[in-house]
Amino acid sequence: MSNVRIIGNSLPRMPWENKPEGLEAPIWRHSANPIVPRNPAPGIARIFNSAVAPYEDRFVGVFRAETVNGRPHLSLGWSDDALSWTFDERPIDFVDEEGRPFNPGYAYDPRLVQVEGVYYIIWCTDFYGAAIGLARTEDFKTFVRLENPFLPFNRNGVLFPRKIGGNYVMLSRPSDSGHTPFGDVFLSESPDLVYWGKHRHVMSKGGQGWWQSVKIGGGPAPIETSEGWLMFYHGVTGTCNGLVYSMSAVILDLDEPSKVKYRSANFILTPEEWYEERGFVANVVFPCATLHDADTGRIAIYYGAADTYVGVAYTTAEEIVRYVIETNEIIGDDREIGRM
Ligand code: BMA
Repeated sequence: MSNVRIIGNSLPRMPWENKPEGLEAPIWRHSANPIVPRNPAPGIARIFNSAVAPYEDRFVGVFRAETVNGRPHLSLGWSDDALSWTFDERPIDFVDEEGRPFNPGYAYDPRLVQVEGVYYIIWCTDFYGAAIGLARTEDFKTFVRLENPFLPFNRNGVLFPRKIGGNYVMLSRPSDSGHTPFGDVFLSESPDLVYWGKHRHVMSKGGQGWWQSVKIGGGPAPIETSEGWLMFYHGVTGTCNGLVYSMSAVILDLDEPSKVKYRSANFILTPEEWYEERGFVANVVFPCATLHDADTGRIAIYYGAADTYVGVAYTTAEEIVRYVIETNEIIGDDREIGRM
């Protein structure tokens, strides 16, 4: 395997720390985690499971903000260094394509993806139960909410950062409307972000390891690399003490992303630090975004910790892709196109 390259933009101002001496794991935590503490803004008790992106000469984020009444909304945040954030106290105000108010009853687990110069927010919304919401913005001032792409129940909508074969592509994890005890990742295509079809199965829960035995869900938008689409995702196991959320990585075929090329049999990050083990929901790491630099291959992963905090972890495309290939375990028919 030649050197792994990220196919994308330069981002030399992204946050970065070198790998600590002697660490075996392929990813390492930011030394000043968590980067967002409890009660980060008036009226907001907790911020976690959130998405960030470079925008003009700053960074912007769409944050899952749990207000002091316990209901989740999406709030914008701004930062010069992508580590220290200031948050809008008011939730994002969505309008429909005619400019009429179109705000979700609740909104959580946002992803933020730029496709052809337009930013898209994808989140878990209230559509007679948990479903996927979709909105676009070009200026982070006006947010136009589009039709909900899929029927309920569904979560973990992840848009690819470019069209594939002429279509937009979105991953999702069909589920129930509660604390879903099952779930695989699927993919759907659309020519216009309105009509979705060509549904495919992408990857299964399970395998030899137990960390992803209950369900899995897509994470940050996939990163295009010379080896395929690199995607971080979460895997869940059940214990006497409730569910435990860990993180790992998969490499999907560039042209046919419903085919898994490699996926690690192991988690790459599991709750170990106090801010991951202790909080509103203990033992959760939940990745929703990355910043990455095509020149150096550096990747910063933004993840929610214990449904209470935001953490950052670092790796490089070279290090994580090599690890995934070395620890590869294909589960079920994941290598197939996923059309039964
Ligand atoms: C999932 C989602 C996530 C959350 C996780 C653990 O079902 O709702 O937002 O982090 O549960 O509570």
